[in-house]
Amino acid sequence: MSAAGKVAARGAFVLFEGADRCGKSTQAMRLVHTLEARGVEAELWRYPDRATAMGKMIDQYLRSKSEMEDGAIHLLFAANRWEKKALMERKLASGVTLVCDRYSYSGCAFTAAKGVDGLDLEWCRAPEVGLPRPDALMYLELSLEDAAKRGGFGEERYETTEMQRAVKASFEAMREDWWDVIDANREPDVIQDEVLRIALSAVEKCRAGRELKRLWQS
Ligand code: DGP
Repeated sequence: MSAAGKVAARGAFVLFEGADRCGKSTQAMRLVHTLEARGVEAELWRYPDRATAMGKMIDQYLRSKSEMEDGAIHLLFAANRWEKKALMERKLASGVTLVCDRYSYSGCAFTAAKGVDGLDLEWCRAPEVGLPRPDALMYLELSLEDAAKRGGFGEERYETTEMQRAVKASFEAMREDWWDVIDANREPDVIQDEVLRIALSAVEKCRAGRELKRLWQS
């Protein structure tokens, strides 16, 4: 905030969430290109970030090359977001719009979906509290049948229909009224138009000066 009490212009934090194979990565990538073509400085981010030391442990776990307690892997996913928090804030403050493929909501949805005693949504949220809250959250909704038909389903640990059903139920339980729910059963170009409209609205608001909120803090 400036001395005059006005919130400074910044980049927008635009997030895509959803179960596996719902088209998030494609839409996130397309959005970055479209924003850049319109002169909006934008970067594609994704979680987990498998490039860091913690990310490499997560990658091993997801590819079933290692095992870990459910609580421990949950905290590692969260730590993988915390280790990039300062960079994320710097980028946003410098005017860069961050288009992010998954974040804390996936973190909670996937762990809660395991149904492990004690690891309910409330427990899952705790290590995420205080991270930057997205300015727009697009939740891509796709039927389980269509998701299973898409390429690559079944390669990683969580890619079973049973797990994905539970993940969708967790997302439903977490859904807040400011989310944009996108019907992902449509043609990618149609989805892209809707996504761009939502993202540009967030970019405009943040340019005009919008405070960066924190996750699950009122
Ligand atoms: P992706 O790289 O987007 O395909 O994600 C890899 C898998 O990890 C996918 O099945 C979703 C899951 N995942 C992503 N973030 C988290 C998280 O924070 N916690 C847990 N438990 N799973 C996650």
